[in-house]
Amino acid sequence: MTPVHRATAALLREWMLEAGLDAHIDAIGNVVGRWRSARPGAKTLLTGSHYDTVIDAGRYDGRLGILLPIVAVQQLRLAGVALPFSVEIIGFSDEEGVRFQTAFLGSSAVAGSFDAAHLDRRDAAGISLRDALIAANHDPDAIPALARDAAQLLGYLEVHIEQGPVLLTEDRALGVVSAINGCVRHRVAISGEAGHAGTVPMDLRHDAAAAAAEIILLVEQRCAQVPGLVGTVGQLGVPNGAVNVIPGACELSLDIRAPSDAVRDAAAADILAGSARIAARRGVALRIDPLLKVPATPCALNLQARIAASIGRVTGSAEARHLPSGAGHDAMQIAGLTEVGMLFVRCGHGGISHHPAETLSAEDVELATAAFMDFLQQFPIPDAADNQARSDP
Ligand code: HGY
Ligand code: MN
Ligand code: MN
Repeated sequence: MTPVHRATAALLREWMLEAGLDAHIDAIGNVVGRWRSARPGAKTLLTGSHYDTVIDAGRYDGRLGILLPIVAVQQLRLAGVALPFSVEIIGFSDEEGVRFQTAFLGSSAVAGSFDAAHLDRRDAAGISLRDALIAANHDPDAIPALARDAAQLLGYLEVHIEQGPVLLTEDRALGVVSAINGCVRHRVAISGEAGHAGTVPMDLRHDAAAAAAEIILLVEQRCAQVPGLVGTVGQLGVPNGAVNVIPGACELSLDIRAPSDAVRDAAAADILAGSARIAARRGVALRIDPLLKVPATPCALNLQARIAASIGRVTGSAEARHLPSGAGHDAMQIAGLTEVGMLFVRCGHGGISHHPAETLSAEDVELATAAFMDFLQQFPIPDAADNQARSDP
């Protein structure tokens, strides 16, 4: 809802209109473009991704999954293709959760799982999500009505950069996502005792930042124990810190993920228990606020098969690569509404992401666009006589 965010939404809507879509911006800031089918009673295939970013981000995380479908639909329309189902492209307004520490705001509204309590979350300047939406001429009370009717949907396909090195290492342009790792996030506030840096002896200190340092090393040590388990402290701060004052307070974020929820939750429990022991030994207090809990999300097998078949047809590769996603995606929310599938596109620069060095090649995007168009044209229609005309995956 910053001016840049709103300008981006307006531009995406313009591009959707240019591509021949009906386009509007909804009550949570999602940009929604529809290519309606002429077929009576046609259902809808959803696609899209997010247009918000992390701070100092790359250029493709999220936006590729909005722009590519817009171009694909434009090309199909120009080629005179008429699909027996509608296509809805959604630019989700907030997947990263940077401003209000609440990931998936846009996709949870579409999925009908938006938590109204998030409207009271405040940003670093103390502005609530509710006030930010109202200031942008949105009506927060209209958010529940954004939930889609699952009975009208055929599924969801998200195109996204891999944000990792697997496709690059194996020299593959495209891949099929098998599952998306689950994630838990917490904010940890440590209260110790501020004091004069020059006069308090070391054995009498209750240094909040030193306690945080031990917790960070605990996260690293515990999460290194299990392949596929990852733990990150991405935010760390001493409020109003000064060079000559012992930190009386320190805040850190916890982000713990794994392919299995049980592995993730066991690690989270060990880390929280270990943090409590560190705090007790150091005479500091902890306040732990849960921020997010998203289960590991398997991608629908039939959509995986269809994506793999499209990759095979456009790249000529005999066997598509199926791989898990360590990164979270809007598909995790949409999975509560309808079947989801994801098409991954190779990243360059070692697969780096959430960083300005994020990159991909035009050739790979060309292949991804062709695969996306093939997927749409080969997609079967439930209970329709003309399915015979469509090849199996
Ligand atoms: O955090 C993630 O995995 C995603 O980029 N939101
Ligand atoms: Mn991201
Ligand atoms: Mn993303």
